[in-house]
Amino acid sequence: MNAKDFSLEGKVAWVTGASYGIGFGIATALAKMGAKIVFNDRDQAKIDKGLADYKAEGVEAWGEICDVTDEEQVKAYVEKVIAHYGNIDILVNNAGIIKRIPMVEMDVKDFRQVVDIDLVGPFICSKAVIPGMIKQGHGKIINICSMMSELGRETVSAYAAAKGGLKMLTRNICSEYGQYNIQCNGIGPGYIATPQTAPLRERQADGSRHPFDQFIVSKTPAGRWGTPEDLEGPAVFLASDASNFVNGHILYVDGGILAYIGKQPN
Ligand code: NAP
Ligand code: GCO
Repeated sequence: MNAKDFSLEGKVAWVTGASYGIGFGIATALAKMGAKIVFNDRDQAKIDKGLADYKAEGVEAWGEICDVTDEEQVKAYVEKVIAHYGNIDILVNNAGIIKRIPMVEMDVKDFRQVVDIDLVGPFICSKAVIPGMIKQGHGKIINICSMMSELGRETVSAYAAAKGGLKMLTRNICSEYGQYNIQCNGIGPGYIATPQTAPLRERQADGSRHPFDQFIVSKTPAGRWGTPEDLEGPAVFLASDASNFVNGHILYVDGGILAYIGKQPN
């Protein structure tokens, strides 16, 4: 093995929902290793801001509107990328939402929307890129799973169901397409400071830290929230030739929280 095994020179990477947050961090990391970046979002204003932010990071990215739950939009997006760049070597299924509602109070349309974006979206996007990966003889798919691929908690039933399903979709893509030199793995971030978790970190009226913020920090051996930067190295590894014999694996990047039962209360 040598450093070039981690190079992404000449590769085209599609990171879904990457105008900001974890997707933006991962896309920037892949670009630093030489990949050309394409991304999508549902909102032109966010794409425009994302393009400006990528440029500020020295990343030349291409972005267009595409809702990952709309198979026709995804097919058209992939056709445009392939027409423009010739192929898609790496797909990072990052786009995702969460709705924190007690299950029995959750409207079925809310449950369906979370599953549609977090699980059906990665199915649609993977289905769209795999034929091209088979044709070119290689491909990398990285599904952004979650601790909730393994654990539940109050109010996140739809999200946990979707992310648990995404773990098994990862393993099934590995099983069905590993023979074509396609590696499909997951990254399971712990608690990461992004807009998605901002409500869990909000300062209280008296200026104290959110109880959930304090809970997570106490449950994480690293003693802190993660940042999108913490996911960059793992993403480069799973996107590169250095991981060609890693398949169907969920790499948890969580500061150790999944391994830790927690400190005895005083
Ligand atoms: P975020 O800040 O809310 O960003 C989510 C991104 O997905 C946004 O760009 C959003 O675009 C996009 N998106 C949502 N629905 C979409 C759709 N239908 N089509 C296209 N794009 C769509 O979330 P994040 O914290 O970066 O999370 C990114 C991924 O990591 C998600 O899959 C999340 O479940 C997962 N994750 C997050 C954490 C964490 O602690 N933050 C931990 C584990 C896993 P819009 O602006 O248009 O909504
Ligand atoms: C929540 C959080 C988590 C994180 C992440 C943890 O409400 O519990 O949003 O779900 O987003 O998925 O891995």
